[in-house]
Amino acid sequence: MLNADTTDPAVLRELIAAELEAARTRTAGLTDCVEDGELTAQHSPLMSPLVWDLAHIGNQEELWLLRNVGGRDPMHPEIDPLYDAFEHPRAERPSLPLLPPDQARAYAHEVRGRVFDLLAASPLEGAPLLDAGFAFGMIVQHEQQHDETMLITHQLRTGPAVLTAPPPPPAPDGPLPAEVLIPAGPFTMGTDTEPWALDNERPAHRVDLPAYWLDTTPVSNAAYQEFIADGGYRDPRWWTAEGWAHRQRAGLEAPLFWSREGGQWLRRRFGTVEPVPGDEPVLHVSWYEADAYARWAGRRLPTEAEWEKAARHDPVADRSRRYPWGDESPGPEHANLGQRHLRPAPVGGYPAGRSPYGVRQLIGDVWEWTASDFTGYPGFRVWPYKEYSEVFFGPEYKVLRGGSFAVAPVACRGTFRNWDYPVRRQIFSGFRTARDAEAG
Ligand code: AVJ
Ligand code: FE
Repeated sequence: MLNADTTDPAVLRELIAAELEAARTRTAGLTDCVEDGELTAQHSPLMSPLVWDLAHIGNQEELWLLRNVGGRDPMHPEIDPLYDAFEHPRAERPSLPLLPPDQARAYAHEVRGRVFDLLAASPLEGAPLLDAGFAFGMIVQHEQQHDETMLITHQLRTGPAVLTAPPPPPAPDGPLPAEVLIPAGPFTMGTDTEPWALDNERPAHRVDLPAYWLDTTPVSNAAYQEFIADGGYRDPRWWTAEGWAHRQRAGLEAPLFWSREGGQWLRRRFGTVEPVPGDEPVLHVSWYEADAYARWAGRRLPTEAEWEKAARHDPVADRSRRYPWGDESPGPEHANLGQRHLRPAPVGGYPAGRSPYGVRQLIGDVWEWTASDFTGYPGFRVWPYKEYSEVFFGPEYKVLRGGSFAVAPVACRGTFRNWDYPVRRQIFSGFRTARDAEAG
Protein backbone atom coordinates (compact mmCIF):
# COMPACT_ATOMS: atom_id res chain seq x y z
CA MET A 1 0.00 0.00 0.00
CA LEU A 2 0.99 3.57 -0.61
CA ASN A 3 3.26 5.40 1.80
CA ALA A 4 5.10 8.71 1.66
CA ASP A 5 8.17 6.98 0.15
CA THR A 6 6.33 5.79 -2.95
CA THR A 7 7.53 8.31 -5.54
CA ASP A 8 8.49 6.21 -8.59
CA PRO A 9 5.55 6.82 -11.00
CA ALA A 10 5.75 3.28 -12.40
CA VAL A 11 5.44 1.79 -8.92
CA LEU A 12 2.68 4.24 -8.05
CA ARG A 13 0.77 3.36 -11.24
CA GLU A 14 0.87 -0.34 -10.41
CA LEU A 15 -0.23 0.30 -6.87
CA ILE A 16 -3.16 2.46 -8.00
CA ALA A 17 -4.18 -0.14 -10.60
CA ALA A 18 -4.13 -2.89 -7.96
CA GLU A 19 -6.21 -0.79 -5.54
CA LEU A 20 -8.73 0.10 -8.28
CA GLU A 21 -9.06 -3.61 -9.14
CA ALA A 22 -9.41 -4.64 -5.50
CA ALA A 23 -12.19 -2.11 -4.93
CA ARG A 24 -14.07 -3.23 -8.04
CA THR A 25 -13.75 -6.92 -7.13
CA ARG A 26 -15.29 -6.09 -3.77
CA THR A 27 -18.08 -4.01 -5.37
CA ALA A 28 -18.88 -6.89 -7.72
CA GLY A 29 -18.96 -9.33 -4.79
CA LEU A 30 -21.51 -7.17 -3.02
CA THR A 31 -23.75 -6.65 -6.05
CA ASP A 32 -23.50 -9.89 -8.07
CA CYS A 33 -24.72 -12.07 -5.18
CA VAL A 34 -28.34 -10.89 -5.26
CA GLU A 35 -31.04 -10.76 -7.94
CA ASP A 36 -31.76 -7.52 -9.80
CA GLY A 37 -34.92 -7.01 -7.73
CA GLU A 38 -32.79 -6.85 -4.59
CA LEU A 39 -30.43 -4.34 -6.20
CA THR A 40 -33.24 -1.93 -7.03
CA ALA A 41 -35.21 -2.45 -3.79
CA GLN A 42 -34.72 -0.24 -0.78
CA HIS A 43 -33.86 -2.46 2.17
CA SER A 44 -34.04 0.41 4.66
CA PRO A 45 -35.02 4.09 4.36
CA LEU A 46 -31.56 4.80 5.85
CA MET A 47 -29.86 3.38 2.79
CA SER A 48 -29.81 3.76 -0.99
CA PRO A 49 -30.77 0.87 -3.23
CA LEU A 50 -27.54 -1.04 -4.00
CA VAL A 51 -27.88 -0.11 -7.67
CA TRP A 52 -27.59 3.58 -6.71
CA ASP A 53 -24.24 3.01 -4.97
CA LEU A 54 -23.03 1.09 -8.00
CA ALA A 55 -23.70 3.89 -10.51
CA HIS A 56 -22.67 6.60 -8.00
CA ILE A 57 -19.26 4.91 -7.70
CA GLY A 58 -18.89 5.11 -11.49
CA ASN A 59 -20.21 8.67 -11.63
CA GLN A 60 -17.77 10.01 -8.99
CA GLU A 61 -14.93 8.24 -10.80
CA GLU A 62 -15.96 9.82 -14.09
CA LEU A 63 -16.28 13.25 -12.48
CA TRP A 64 -12.96 13.31 -10.62
CA LEU A 65 -10.69 11.26 -12.87
CA LEU A 66 -12.04 11.53 -16.43
CA ARG A 67 -13.39 15.09 -16.25
CA ASN A 68 -11.38 16.95 -13.56
CA VAL A 69 -8.04 15.20 -14.06
CA GLY A 70 -8.40 14.08 -17.69
CA GLY A 71 -10.34 17.08 -19.03
CA ARG A 72 -12.86 14.81 -20.84
CA ASP A 73 -16.46 15.77 -21.57
CA PRO A 74 -19.25 14.26 -19.48
CA MET A 75 -20.31 10.84 -20.79
CA HIS A 76 -23.98 11.13 -19.78
CA PRO A 77 -24.59 14.60 -18.27
CA GLU A 78 -28.29 13.86 -17.82
CA ILE A 79 -27.59 11.25 -15.14
CA ASP A 80 -25.30 13.43 -13.00
CA PRO A 81 -28.09 14.87 -10.80
CA LEU A 82 -29.43 11.37 -10.03
CA TYR A 83 -26.13 10.37 -8.46
CA ASP A 84 -25.36 13.62 -6.66
CA ALA A 85 -25.72 12.68 -2.99
CA PHE A 86 -26.74 16.26 -2.11
CA GLU A 87 -29.61 16.49 -4.60
CA HIS A 88 -31.58 13.52 -3.35
CA PRO A 89 -31.67 12.12 0.20
CA ARG A 90 -31.33 8.35 0.47
CA ALA A 91 -35.03 7.79 1.20
CA GLU A 92 -35.93 9.38 -2.16
CA ARG A 93 -33.51 7.46 -4.32
CA PRO A 94 -35.68 4.38 -5.11
CA SER A 95 -38.24 6.62 -6.84
CA LEU A 96 -35.67 8.18 -9.20
CA PRO A 97 -35.27 6.98 -12.80
CA LEU A 98 -32.00 5.20 -11.88
CA LEU A 99 -29.97 3.19 -14.38
CA PRO A 100 -31.12 -0.45 -14.14
CA PRO A 101 -28.49 -2.95 -12.86
CA ASP A 102 -27.08 -3.99 -16.26
CA GLN A 103 -26.69 -0.36 -17.37
CA ALA A 104 -25.22 0.71 -14.03
CA ARG A 105 -22.59 -2.05 -14.30
CA ALA A 106 -21.85 -1.20 -17.93
CA TYR A 107 -21.44 2.50 -17.11
CA ALA A 108 -19.04 1.87 -14.20
CA HIS A 109 -17.12 -0.59 -16.39
CA GLU A 110 -16.80 1.86 -19.27
CA VAL A 111 -15.58 4.61 -16.94
CA ARG A 112 -13.02 2.21 -15.48
CA GLY A 113 -11.64 1.27 -18.89
CA ARG A 114 -11.04 4.94 -19.72
CA VAL A 115 -9.52 5.52 -16.27
CA PHE A 116 -6.92 2.83 -16.95
CA ASP A 117 -6.00 4.62 -20.19
CA LEU A 118 -5.70 7.88 -18.28
CA LEU A 119 -3.58 6.27 -15.58
CA ALA A 120 -1.17 4.77 -18.10
CA ALA A 121 -0.57 8.21 -19.64
CA SER A 122 -0.49 10.23 -16.41
CA PRO A 123 2.79 11.59 -14.97
CA LEU A 124 1.16 11.44 -11.49
CA GLU A 125 2.78 14.75 -10.60
CA GLY A 126 2.75 18.40 -11.61
CA ALA A 127 -0.73 19.30 -10.35
CA PRO A 128 -2.21 19.10 -6.85
CA LEU A 129 -4.84 16.51 -7.84
CA LEU A 130 -2.17 14.41 -9.54
CA ASP A 131 0.68 14.57 -7.01
CA ALA A 132 1.23 11.13 -5.46
CA GLY A 133 -1.83 10.04 -7.45
CA PHE A 134 -4.08 11.84 -4.94
CA ALA A 135 -7.28 11.91 -7.05
CA PHE A 136 -6.89 8.21 -7.85
CA GLY A 137 -6.37 7.49 -4.15
CA MET A 138 -9.42 9.54 -3.25
CA ILE A 139 -11.54 7.59 -5.76
CA VAL A 140 -10.23 4.23 -4.54
CA GLN A 141 -11.16 5.22 -0.99
CA HIS A 142 -14.55 6.48 -2.18
CA GLU A 143 -15.41 3.14 -3.77
CA GLN A 144 -14.24 1.25 -0.66
CA GLN A 145 -16.33 3.56 1.54
CA HIS A 146 -19.40 2.80 -0.55
CA ASP A 147 -18.55 -0.90 -0.33
CA GLU A 148 -18.82 -0.55 3.44
CA THR A 149 -22.11 1.30 2.93
CA MET A 150 -23.34 -1.55 0.73
CA LEU A 151 -22.27 -4.07 3.38
CA ILE A 152 -24.43 -2.12 5.86
CA THR A 153 -27.32 -2.46 3.40
CA HIS A 154 -26.66 -6.23 3.31
CA GLN A 155 -26.85 -6.29 7.11
CA LEU A 156 -30.19 -4.43 7.05
CA ARG A 157 -31.61 -6.65 4.32
CA THR A 158 -33.86 -9.47 5.53
CA GLY A 159 -33.93 -12.94 3.98
CA PRO A 160 -31.46 -15.79 3.77
CA ALA A 161 -27.71 -15.18 3.99
CA VAL A 162 -25.87 -14.52 0.72
CA LEU A 163 -22.42 -13.51 2.02
CA THR A 164 -19.94 -15.82 3.74
CA ALA A 165 -16.49 -15.44 5.27
CA PRO A 166 -14.39 -17.44 7.75
CA PRO A 167 -14.44 -16.37 11.41
CA PRO A 168 -11.69 -14.05 12.67
CA PRO A 169 -8.84 -15.46 14.83
CA PRO A 170 -9.46 -15.98 18.57
CA ALA A 171 -7.76 -13.82 21.21
CA PRO A 172 -4.49 -15.68 21.76
CA ASP A 173 -3.35 -14.77 25.26
CA GLY A 174 -4.82 -14.66 28.74
CA PRO A 175 -6.70 -11.84 30.44
CA LEU A 176 -5.29 -8.39 29.72
CA PRO A 177 -5.27 -5.39 32.07
CA ALA A 178 -8.64 -3.67 31.67
CA GLU A 179 -7.08 -0.26 31.01
CA VAL A 180 -3.76 1.40 30.31
CA LEU A 181 -2.40 4.74 31.54
CA ILE A 182 -1.43 7.23 28.86
CA PRO A 183 0.88 9.74 30.56
CA ALA A 184 0.38 13.49 30.20
CA GLY A 185 2.15 15.28 27.38
CA PRO A 186 1.93 16.57 23.83
CA PHE A 187 1.67 14.52 20.63
CA THR A 188 1.22 15.28 16.94
CA MET A 189 -2.38 14.84 15.78
CA GLY A 190 -3.32 14.69 12.08
CA THR A 191 -0.90 14.57 9.16
CA ASP A 192 0.95 16.63 6.56
CA THR A 193 2.71 13.65 4.99
CA GLU A 194 0.18 10.83 4.47
CA PRO A 195 -0.20 11.05 0.66
CA TRP A 196 -3.86 10.00 0.41
CA ALA A 197 -5.09 11.53 3.67
CA LEU A 198 -8.32 13.48 3.18
CA ASP A 199 -8.68 17.16 4.04
CA ASN A 200 -10.20 16.61 7.50
CA GLU A 201 -7.06 14.67 8.62
CA ARG A 202 -4.87 17.71 7.92
CA PRO A 203 -2.85 19.60 9.01
CA ALA A 204 -0.58 17.99 11.60
CA HIS A 205 -0.69 19.94 14.86
CA ARG A 206 0.50 19.49 18.43
CA VAL A 207 -2.07 18.64 21.10
CA ASP A 208 -1.13 18.50 24.79
CA LEU A 209 -3.25 16.12 26.87
CA PRO A 210 -3.44 15.48 30.61
CA ALA A 211 -2.92 11.87 31.68
CA TYR A 212 -5.85 9.48 31.14
CA TRP A 213 -6.75 5.83 31.35
CA LEU A 214 -8.07 4.09 28.24
CA ASP A 215 -9.69 0.65 27.89
CA THR A 216 -7.21 -1.90 26.52
CA THR A 217 -9.92 -3.29 24.21
CA PRO A 218 -13.31 -2.23 22.88
CA VAL A 219 -16.26 -2.85 25.24
CA SER A 220 -17.48 -6.45 24.87
CA ASN A 221 -20.99 -7.79 24.42
CA ALA A 222 -20.69 -9.45 27.86
CA ALA A 223 -19.90 -6.12 29.51
CA TYR A 224 -22.68 -4.41 27.57
CA GLN A 225 -25.16 -7.10 28.66
CA GLU A 226 -24.35 -6.21 32.29
CA PHE A 227 -25.42 -2.64 31.53
CA ILE A 228 -28.69 -3.95 30.08
CA ALA A 229 -29.24 -6.40 32.96
CA ASP A 230 -28.58 -3.62 35.47
CA GLY A 231 -31.46 -1.62 33.97
CA GLY A 232 -29.20 0.77 32.07
CA TYR A 233 -31.86 1.39 29.40
CA ARG A 234 -34.45 2.28 32.07
CA ASP A 235 -32.40 4.72 34.14
CA PRO A 236 -32.23 8.33 32.90
CA ARG A 237 -29.28 8.99 35.23
CA TRP A 238 -26.92 7.45 32.66
CA TRP A 239 -28.23 9.31 29.63
CA THR A 240 -27.88 12.87 28.36
CA ALA A 241 -31.22 14.67 28.03
CA GLU A 242 -31.28 14.23 24.23
CA GLY A 243 -30.07 10.66 24.58
CA TRP A 244 -32.88 9.82 27.00
CA ALA A 245 -35.49 11.52 24.78
CA HIS A 246 -34.22 9.54 21.82
CA ARG A 247 -34.13 6.28 23.80
CA GLN A 248 -37.78 6.75 24.72
CA ARG A 249 -38.94 7.88 21.29
CA ALA A 250 -37.11 5.09 19.46
CA GLY A 251 -37.89 2.47 22.13
CA LEU A 252 -34.24 1.42 22.45
CA GLU A 253 -33.67 -1.60 24.72
CA ALA A 254 -30.58 -3.27 23.27
CA PRO A 255 -28.19 -2.86 20.31
CA LEU A 256 -29.72 -2.93 16.85
CA PHE A 257 -30.32 -6.46 15.49
CA TRP A 258 -30.54 -7.98 18.99
CA SER A 259 -33.58 -9.94 20.17
CA ARG A 260 -34.33 -11.84 23.33
CA GLU A 261 -35.49 -15.43 23.39
CA GLY A 262 -35.92 -17.56 26.52
CA GLY A 263 -33.53 -15.54 28.65
CA GLN A 264 -30.87 -15.44 25.94
CA TRP A 265 -29.75 -12.56 23.71
CA LEU A 266 -29.67 -13.37 20.00
CA ARG A 267 -28.51 -11.22 17.10
CA ARG A 268 -29.10 -11.24 13.37
CA ARG A 269 -25.85 -11.02 11.41
CA PHE A 270 -26.00 -10.95 7.59
CA GLY A 271 -29.08 -13.17 7.50
CA THR A 272 -28.12 -15.58 10.31
CA VAL A 273 -29.62 -15.48 13.80
CA GLU A 274 -27.14 -16.60 16.46
CA PRO A 275 -26.47 -16.20 20.20
CA VAL A 276 -24.69 -12.94 21.00
CA PRO A 277 -21.03 -13.88 21.58
CA GLY A 278 -19.94 -12.40 24.91
CA ASP A 279 -16.30 -11.98 23.94
CA GLU A 280 -16.85 -9.87 20.81
CA PRO A 281 -16.85 -6.06 20.83
CA VAL A 282 -20.40 -4.72 21.05
CA LEU A 283 -21.61 -3.65 17.60
CA HIS A 284 -24.52 -1.54 16.29
CA VAL A 285 -24.84 0.89 19.16
CA SER A 286 -25.60 4.60 18.81
CA TRP A 287 -23.44 7.35 20.31
CA TYR A 288 -26.20 7.89 22.90
CA GLU A 289 -26.00 4.24 24.01
CA ALA A 290 -22.18 4.28 24.12
CA ASP A 291 -22.22 7.49 26.15
CA ALA A 292 -24.83 6.09 28.59
CA TYR A 293 -22.87 2.85 29.06
CA ALA A 294 -19.71 4.83 29.83
CA ARG A 295 -21.50 6.94 32.46
CA TRP A 296 -23.02 3.80 34.02
CA ALA A 297 -19.51 2.32 34.20
CA GLY A 298 -18.25 5.46 36.00
CA ARG A 299 -16.29 6.42 32.92
CA ARG A 300 -16.65 8.48 29.72
CA LEU A 301 -16.01 8.23 26.00
CA PRO A 302 -12.48 9.24 24.95
CA THR A 303 -12.04 12.41 22.91
CA GLU A 304 -10.72 11.81 19.43
CA ALA A 305 -7.38 13.34 20.49
CA GLU A 306 -7.17 10.76 23.28
CA TRP A 307 -7.99 8.00 20.81
CA GLU A 308 -5.37 9.20 18.32
CA LYS A 309 -2.60 9.64 20.90
CA ALA A 310 -3.16 6.08 22.13
CA ALA A 311 -3.11 4.84 18.52
CA ARG A 312 -0.21 6.80 17.03
CA HIS A 313 2.13 8.24 19.62
CA ASP A 314 5.48 6.52 20.03
CA PRO A 315 6.60 7.76 23.47
CA VAL A 316 10.22 6.63 22.96
CA ALA A 317 10.79 8.46 19.68
CA ASP A 318 8.17 11.14 20.52
CA ARG A 319 6.61 10.95 17.10
CA SER A 320 3.28 9.92 15.62
CA ARG A 321 3.16 6.78 13.46
CA ARG A 322 0.74 5.74 10.73
CA TYR A 323 -0.76 2.84 12.68
CA PRO A 324 -0.68 1.51 16.27
CA TRP A 325 1.95 -1.09 15.29
CA GLY A 326 4.19 1.31 13.34
CA ASP A 327 4.39 2.65 9.79
CA GLU A 328 3.99 -0.69 8.01
CA SER A 329 0.79 -1.16 5.95
CA PRO A 330 -1.86 -3.33 7.65
CA GLY A 331 -1.44 -7.08 7.26
CA PRO A 332 -3.83 -9.83 8.42
CA GLU A 333 -1.76 -10.19 11.61
CA HIS A 334 -2.32 -6.54 12.56
CA ALA A 335 -6.03 -5.90 12.28
CA ASN A 336 -9.45 -7.18 11.22
CA LEU A 337 -9.99 -5.09 8.10
CA GLY A 338 -11.23 -5.38 4.54
CA GLN A 339 -14.28 -7.61 5.03
CA ARG A 340 -11.98 -10.63 5.37
CA HIS A 341 -14.38 -11.63 8.14
CA LEU A 342 -18.02 -10.67 8.55
CA ARG A 343 -17.74 -9.84 12.24
CA PRO A 344 -15.44 -8.21 14.78
CA ALA A 345 -12.74 -10.43 16.36
CA PRO A 346 -12.97 -11.35 20.07
CA VAL A 347 -11.64 -8.64 22.39
CA GLY A 348 -7.91 -8.97 23.05
CA GLY A 349 -7.14 -10.16 19.53
CA TYR A 350 -4.36 -9.07 17.18
CA PRO A 351 -1.47 -8.69 19.67
CA ALA A 352 0.81 -7.78 16.74
CA GLY A 353 -1.39 -4.75 16.13
CA ARG A 354 -1.16 -3.29 19.63
CA SER A 355 0.10 0.24 20.19
CA PRO A 356 3.26 1.14 22.17
CA TYR A 357 1.00 1.81 25.15
CA GLY A 358 -0.42 -1.73 24.85
CA VAL A 359 -3.86 -0.77 23.51
CA ARG A 360 -5.46 -3.37 21.23
CA GLN A 361 -7.83 -3.38 18.26
CA LEU A 362 -7.69 0.36 17.71
CA ILE A 363 -7.70 -0.30 13.97
CA GLY A 364 -10.36 -2.60 12.51
CA ASP A 365 -13.12 -4.65 14.20
CA VAL A 366 -15.54 -1.81 15.15
CA TRP A 367 -15.72 1.93 14.49
CA GLU A 368 -15.25 3.57 17.88
CA TRP A 369 -17.50 6.44 18.92
CA THR A 370 -15.59 9.33 20.51
CA ALA A 371 -16.81 12.21 22.67
CA SER A 372 -15.83 14.71 19.95
CA ASP A 373 -17.92 16.73 17.53
CA PHE A 374 -16.74 16.73 13.91
CA THR A 375 -14.77 19.92 13.22
CA GLY A 376 -11.79 21.08 11.16
CA TYR A 377 -8.33 21.04 12.72
CA PRO A 378 -6.59 24.41 13.28
CA GLY A 379 -5.52 25.57 9.81
CA PHE A 380 -8.04 23.32 8.00
CA ARG A 381 -8.32 23.91 4.26
CA VAL A 382 -10.96 22.40 2.00
CA TRP A 383 -9.36 19.88 -0.37
CA PRO A 384 -10.47 19.17 -2.99
CA TYR A 385 -14.21 19.81 -2.37
CA LYS A 386 -16.20 21.12 0.57
CA GLU A 387 -18.86 18.42 0.34
CA TYR A 388 -16.44 15.72 1.51
CA SER A 389 -15.94 17.13 5.02
CA GLU A 390 -16.59 20.80 5.61
CA VAL A 391 -20.35 20.84 5.06
CA PHE A 392 -20.63 18.30 7.91
CA PHE A 393 -18.57 20.26 10.46
CA GLY A 394 -20.53 21.16 13.57
CA PRO A 395 -22.11 19.76 16.71
CA GLU A 396 -24.68 17.52 14.94
CA TYR A 397 -22.05 14.92 14.04
CA LYS A 398 -19.88 12.81 16.36
CA VAL A 399 -16.50 11.44 15.27
CA LEU A 400 -15.81 7.72 15.00
CA ARG A 401 -12.26 6.35 14.80
CA GLY A 402 -10.31 3.27 13.84
CA GLY A 403 -12.42 1.58 11.18
CA SER A 404 -14.46 -1.62 11.32
CA PHE A 405 -14.00 -5.12 9.90
CA ALA A 406 -15.71 -3.68 6.80
CA VAL A 407 -13.13 -0.96 6.12
CA ALA A 408 -10.47 -1.54 3.47
CA PRO A 409 -6.85 -0.96 4.54
CA VAL A 410 -6.52 1.76 1.89
CA ALA A 411 -9.35 3.71 3.56
CA CYS A 412 -8.05 3.37 7.11
CA ARG A 413 -5.12 4.79 9.09
CA GLY A 414 -4.41 6.28 12.49
CA THR A 415 -5.46 9.74 11.29
CA PHE A 416 -8.67 8.69 9.50
CA ARG A 417 -11.87 10.35 10.74
CA ASN A 418 -15.43 9.16 10.21
CA TRP A 419 -18.57 10.90 11.46
CA ASP A 420 -22.26 10.28 11.88
CA TYR A 421 -25.35 11.42 13.76
CA PRO A 422 -25.41 10.28 17.41
CA VAL A 423 -28.65 8.29 16.78
CA ARG A 424 -27.14 6.12 14.05
CA ARG A 425 -26.46 2.46 14.75
CA GLN A 426 -26.88 0.58 11.49
CA ILE A 427 -23.18 1.42 10.98
CA PHE A 428 -20.52 -0.98 12.30
CA SER A 429 -20.12 1.03 15.50
CA GLY A 430 -18.83 0.12 18.95
CA PHE A 431 -16.71 1.99 21.48
CA ARG A 432 -14.20 1.87 24.30
CA THR A 433 -14.19 4.03 27.44
CA ALA A 434 -11.72 6.30 29.26
CA ARG A 435 -11.32 8.18 32.52
CA ASP A 436 -9.18 11.04 33.79
CA ALA A 437 -6.06 10.05 35.69
CA GLU A 438 -5.99 11.49 39.19
CA ALA A 439 -3.90 14.62 39.46
CA GLY A 440 -0.51 14.29 41.19
C1 AVJ B 1 -16.91 9.53 5.46
C2 AVJ B 1 -18.28 7.59 5.54
C3 AVJ B 1 -19.13 9.71 6.31
O1 AVJ B 1 -20.28 7.59 3.34
O2 AVJ B 1 -21.16 9.47 3.93
C4 AVJ B 1 -18.92 8.69 0.50
C5 AVJ B 1 -17.89 8.97 2.82
N1 AVJ B 1 -18.39 10.72 1.05
N2 AVJ B 1 -19.24 9.51 -0.52
C6 AVJ B 1 -20.18 8.75 3.71
C7 AVJ B 1 -18.39 9.44 1.49
C8 AVJ B 1 -18.94 10.74 -0.18
C9 AVJ B 1 -18.82 9.38 3.93
N3 AVJ B 1 -18.29 9.04 5.29
FE1 FE C 1 -20.18 8.95 -2.33
